[in-house]
Amino acid sequence: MRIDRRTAILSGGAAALALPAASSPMADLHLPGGPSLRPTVRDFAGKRDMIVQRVRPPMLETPRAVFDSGVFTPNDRFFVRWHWAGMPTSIDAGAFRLNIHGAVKTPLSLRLQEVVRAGESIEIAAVNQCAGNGRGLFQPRVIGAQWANGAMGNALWRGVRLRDLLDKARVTGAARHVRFTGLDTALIDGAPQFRKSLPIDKARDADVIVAFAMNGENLPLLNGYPLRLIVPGWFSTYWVKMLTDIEVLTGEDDNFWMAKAYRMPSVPVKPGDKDFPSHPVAAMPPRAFVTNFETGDAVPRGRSIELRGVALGGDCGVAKVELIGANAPVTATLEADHGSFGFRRWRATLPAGTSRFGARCTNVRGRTQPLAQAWNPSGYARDVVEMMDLKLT
Ligand SMILES: Nc1nc2c(c(=O)[nH]1)N[C@H]1C(S)=C(S)[C@@H](COP(=O)(O)O)O[C@H]1N2
Ligand SMILES: [Mo]
Repeated sequence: MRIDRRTAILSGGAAALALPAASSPMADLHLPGGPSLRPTVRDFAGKRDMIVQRVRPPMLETPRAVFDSGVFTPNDRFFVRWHWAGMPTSIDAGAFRLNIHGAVKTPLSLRLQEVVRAGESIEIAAVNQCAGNGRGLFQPRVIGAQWANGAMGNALWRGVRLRDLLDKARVTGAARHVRFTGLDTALIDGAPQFRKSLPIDKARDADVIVAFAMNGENLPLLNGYPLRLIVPGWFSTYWVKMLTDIEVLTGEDDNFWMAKAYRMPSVPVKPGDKDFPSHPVAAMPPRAFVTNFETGDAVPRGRSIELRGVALGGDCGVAKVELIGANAPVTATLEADHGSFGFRRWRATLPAGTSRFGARCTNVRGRTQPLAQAWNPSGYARDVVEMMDLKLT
């Protein structure tokens, strides 16, 4: 893989701010109680046919049908999420540096080519899923990006191990956490720069990579060109894009995005609860989705239905996918295994006359999707079996 040394620019400059045309079709996200319709956009700086959740900073959702087209999500259909609008719309690859500093013996400022050559080049299939994927489906509803289940995607990520870079910088024995920062900044005075940290042991995990390619191409700018962190099995809040700064910390990271945001209640909570103990959202739970039908689709009453879908085991592989709510539990056939952290495609036959059903994933550690969603005020880590209703005609 040769990284493109030319300057990467969001195609068409102003396209980054283009509003959906009035004529663009609307997508129904089936959010309970609405508002459920979103505009779609045909062209958006290297993307096509995406659901527009927000224009600036961009939040684009992948339509469900894309997950039916193959196990890997094409780069131009891959979801996009940025927290702050101060994201560069062009990057000069020649001038770019990745700095590694803090509790290290040899602080480094590496050129792109030096990063690419810093260790063995490895490729790993992994699902990038926003912690808020499916947030819009929570009941009671919660504030935040009202995603349906298209804030996820599966890609082949190529890069070098983070630990090879850390070794190059000679991390000291005092290291406890490693903090990652991208090139994006907040436009609002005093707003906290987006930064995320991993415990040092997780940072040294053989699967954690600094990626420079996605599905065999340079990372799209909106997905983090030229470098991004990949933490297979963990929610994508840690997958820092346009990664330019790695700081080795001797203690806990108390920055806003670790200490205040992206935290899960450590005890059961209900709406209105405050001051409950919490911990950072991290590993993903198992999930399964039907990809060739949407809820509300009409199907012939007297015939069985061939279903296709994708599943993820979360932070380990998929052991089983089954249909529940069908006349009898139906076990799905799993397709090719691309590794523990990617999508696993599946297919199953839904018995004739079934109108309400869901697909349930169990991972290789025996964790199974629940039938009721544990509620949390930020709408993180949705993992309930997604029930679907078909109209029998
Ligand atoms: N630099 C930077 N990296 C970031 C973010 C961000 O706002 N800035 N958002 C994170 C979150 S919350 C998500 S869901 C993913 C989205 O990745 P994608 O846009 O490639 O799909 O990027 C992560 N990495
Ligand atoms: Mo996210």
